[in-house]
Amino acid sequence: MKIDIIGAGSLGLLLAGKLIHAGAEVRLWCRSDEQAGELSRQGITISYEDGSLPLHLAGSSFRAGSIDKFAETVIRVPGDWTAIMLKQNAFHNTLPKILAPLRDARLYAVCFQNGNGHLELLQELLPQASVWAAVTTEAAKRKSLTEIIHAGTGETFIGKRRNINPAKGGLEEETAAISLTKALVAAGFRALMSKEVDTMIYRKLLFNAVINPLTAIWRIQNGELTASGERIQLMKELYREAASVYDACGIAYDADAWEGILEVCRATSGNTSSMLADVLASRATEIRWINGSIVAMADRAGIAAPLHRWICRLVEGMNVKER
Ligand code: KPL
Repeated sequence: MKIDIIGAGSLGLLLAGKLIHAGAEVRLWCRSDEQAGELSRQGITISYEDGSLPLHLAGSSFRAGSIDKFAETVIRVPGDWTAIMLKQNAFHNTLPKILAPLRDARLYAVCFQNGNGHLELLQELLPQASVWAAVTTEAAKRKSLTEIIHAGTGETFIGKRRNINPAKGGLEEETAAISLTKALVAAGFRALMSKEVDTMIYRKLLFNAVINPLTAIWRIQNGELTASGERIQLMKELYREAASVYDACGIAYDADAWEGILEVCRATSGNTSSMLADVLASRATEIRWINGSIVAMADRAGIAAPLHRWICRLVEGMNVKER
């Protein structure tokens, strides 16, 4: 399988490294020339917290290039799949320009972002593309431009959202998605295709809307959220407000979603949430596409979501790059 990976953050490097190790042909598209150069020289190193031997992929075993060269390369030599691993902010800021020459291309693209809104944008930018969503609970931390720690193994579900190019479908798309899923499994991921990806996206959104902003504001790891009754109380209030927005919008969520959130905090207790990682690195966060997306749903349903609105403002106020 020939796979283009756009974005070489922690999850991008994890995906690239494991796929290369399993024999896939990977082209990794980076936002900085500095990172592309370092990856070509040093390769990718994946280490593990349990002391297992690190995995090293030499720079000669894949191609790393600047994201600006993605379109011209893909036009000349198409790949089978493009995995978009950029965080929401970079997704919205860089892809419209980068993908403009590919407007008529029939790419297969899979998006790994948290939150909402990016799949619709991608379909608008690439009307002929087959756009798929991936919901993953894999966790990785970046140590440098070329090294990551695989902090937690999870599951990755691949599926089509109901509102995204519904007119397409058919055997060809299904076959391509099966090949992608098989390539991920061969690379060591627990990957599955799912017809319930909409439900999973909203389930993850609920988790992220409670865990991410609070860990970012308090600068704590996921497990520390449940260390005090006061913190749990605030989490619960955020959860209840989001659940009432889901109710108003007719979005289904599990009856045990609250227990699910506490379970994620336990299962990922030593993790730095992606939003805290962004805040610590002074990067723009995904708040607009996580809690902001709950506020947008509330607005559309004509109900109030003051806590989520307020938490957006708090997180945005922590970092001038948000604006
Ligand atoms: O998805 C996550 C994130 O950090 O974005 C959670 C589930 C909170 C795990 O860290």
